[in-house]
Amino acid sequence: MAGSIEHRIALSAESDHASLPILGRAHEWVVTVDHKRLGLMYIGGGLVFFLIAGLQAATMRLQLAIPNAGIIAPQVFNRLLTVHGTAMVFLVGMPILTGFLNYLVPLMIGARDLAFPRLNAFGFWLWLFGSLLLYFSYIGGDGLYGAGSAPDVGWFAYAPLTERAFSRGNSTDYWILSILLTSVGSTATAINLLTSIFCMRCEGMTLRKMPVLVWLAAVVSFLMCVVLPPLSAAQAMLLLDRFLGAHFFDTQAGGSAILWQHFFWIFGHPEVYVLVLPAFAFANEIIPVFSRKVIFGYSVMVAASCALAFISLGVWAHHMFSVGMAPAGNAFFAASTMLVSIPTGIKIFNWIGTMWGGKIRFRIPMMFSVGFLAQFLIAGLTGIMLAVAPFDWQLTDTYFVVAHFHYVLIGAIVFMIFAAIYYWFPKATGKMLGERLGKWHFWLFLIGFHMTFDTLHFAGLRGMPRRIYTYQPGRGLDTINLIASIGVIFQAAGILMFLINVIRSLRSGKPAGDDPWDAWTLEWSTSSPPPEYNFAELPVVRSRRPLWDLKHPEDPDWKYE
Ligand code: HEM
Ligand SMILES: [Cu+2]
Repeated sequence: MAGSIEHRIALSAESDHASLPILGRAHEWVVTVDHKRLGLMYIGGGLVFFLIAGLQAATMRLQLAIPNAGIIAPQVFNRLLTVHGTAMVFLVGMPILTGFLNYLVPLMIGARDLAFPRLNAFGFWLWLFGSLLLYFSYIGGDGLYGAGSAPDVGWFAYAPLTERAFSRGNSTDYWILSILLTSVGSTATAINLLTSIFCMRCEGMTLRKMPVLVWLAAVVSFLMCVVLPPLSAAQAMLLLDRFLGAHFFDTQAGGSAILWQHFFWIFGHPEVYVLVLPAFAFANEIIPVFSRKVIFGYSVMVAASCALAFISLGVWAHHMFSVGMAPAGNAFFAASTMLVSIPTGIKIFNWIGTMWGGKIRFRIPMMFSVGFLAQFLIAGLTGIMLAVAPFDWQLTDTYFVVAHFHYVLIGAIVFMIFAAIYYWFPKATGKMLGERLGKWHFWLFLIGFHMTFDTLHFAGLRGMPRRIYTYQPGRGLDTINLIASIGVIFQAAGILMFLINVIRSLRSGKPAGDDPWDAWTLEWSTSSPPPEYNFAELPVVRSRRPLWDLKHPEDPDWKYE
């Protein structure tokens, strides 16, 4: 294997950058088209919004800690829950995950950048300003009769609540514009990733030799290209309704409220996979390295991911069982949803198969990954329960659903985001994150997560509706809600440990070296942090684990593949 590990000479003069005055350095970040910097800006920006939207969630939990609490007004609660939900999906999940793919994909395919670096910068800035619009609504969204400020229509903004007659002022318009802009940015990123993966792989990297992460990046990008346009179309139609007298969703003028739901959920359900597939992608890289084994069932894993993406396009109306579809419709969407469990089950078996008999190292990325495995399994099981239409009729719009989707969003996705941060932080910064603080972070967050969201399943089973700002005492909900709210303190303490860890490590972290985990994919062959052009000489690979081949010339992988 030529290239890679012996060739780490930076092509750019990194030391020059460090000596620039602070404004000059800021300017460099603003005009950058480097996929690594843009990736880091996505991740950094996403983490800032994670803190803000997390504080909004904590405020809601404070209000719900005891019955009849009067800490925040009902209108304020509605705004908090709308902005929290919208932000967590579009301002936190999407940017952090695409930020990682931005950073990692070129390095993993042995390329110097993505195919369209300037399109990449364009996507990032669209995303950032779209995001700022959502929060600017708190200042600029003022409406009639005090009905303004931030949007209060919920993250799925059902019609006809969003029509002019019911949603006065401009708050809903901020919500629409914010989603339009961030989705256009994401589509640009998806096209960029797809092109890069298909056209810019280094010599020797056939499709079958790509790291699984890169495969999943391709699948996710495909999915984004397919499902974001219906969302944008729906937003455009809503704007027409609100400003130009159209009646797409205006039920009083013959429009259809259900139409909005179809448009929204044909995006909304696959969106779950847009978020969870990158989390799977991280697990596919981290679990093998910390089990010291190759991934079990590479081809099956890739096939299952493709199957998952396709099936996810045909299940959207399981969010609509209660609108009164024909029985055949209910049956179809119940059945297609159950089908999801087959590829998902295959994946879980394969991850366990990878760990089976391996020499497992329980470092922080692996701890988060194991947490992810268990929690994702539970989230999948409650999902299957909700796929049974009559069960869903009973529990839709209750806290059971809130608990189910937070199990996916936090238990699987946020856990894997943390795993990925601990795993790739040394590559991006050249410094290790502390192991001890990492353990505190993991355990506090894990305990807090389970206190909050395990309990809320039972609140739902006991009939607590979602999107309410308070509840009556003596209905079996008091203790559950108190425990759920105390859990948030643990989660917040965990996040605090994480922040301290990051700051400490940036100041005085242990130097990481190029390859701290003894890993096998190309990003670990270049320096930490990588030079501006990634590789002084483009690598040539012969197997899925080029660094294994390099370190073990006596028994290289390419002999077996
Ligand atoms: C950090 C701990 C978190 C807590 C304590 C929390 C709490 C809450 C609460 C209280 C609600 C309102 C439920 C209702 O009234 O129906 C909510 C809704 C929601 N949350 Fe979270 N959340 C957290 C993290 C997240 C994360 C990480 C995501 C996504 C990545 C997320 C996505 C959502 C969504 C999509 C909604 C629905 C909003 C709506 O009904 O319109 N949450 N959350
Ligand atoms: Cu769904």
